[in-house]
Amino acid sequence: MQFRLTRDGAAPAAARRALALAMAGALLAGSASAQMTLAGSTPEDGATLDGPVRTVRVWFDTAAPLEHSTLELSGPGNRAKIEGLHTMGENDLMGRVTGPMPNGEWTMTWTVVGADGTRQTGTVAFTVQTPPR
Ligand SMILES: [Cu+2]
Repeated sequence: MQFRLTRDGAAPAAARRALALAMAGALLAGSASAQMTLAGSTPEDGATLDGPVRTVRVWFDTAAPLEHSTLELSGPGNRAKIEGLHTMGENDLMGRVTGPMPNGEWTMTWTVVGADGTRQTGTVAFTVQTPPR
């Protein structure tokens, strides 16, 4: 009984401390996500490929929250789509590419939304140059 009273009495202060810590954590996470930078991509920015890609992937300096994040392709004909967006648990976003990717200049656009709602976007440009057969 005494233990219970002590716990109950201590709970609010502990809860307040936990909440303060959680809020500080959220602020830290927020500032981290606000500075999230692209660490790499497949295809690489500026690459020239000898054929279409089947998967695409982007890496960041911190974990990329999947929620509200997008990865999109635009290029000749605009029929290639990125499906099944997921993460491999390496601060990355990955997706499968479906549809034709004719020769030409392609742009992959990534968007990530951090825990604090900060939206960041960027592009990776590459060229598809399937040799004639
Ligand atoms: Cu994957």
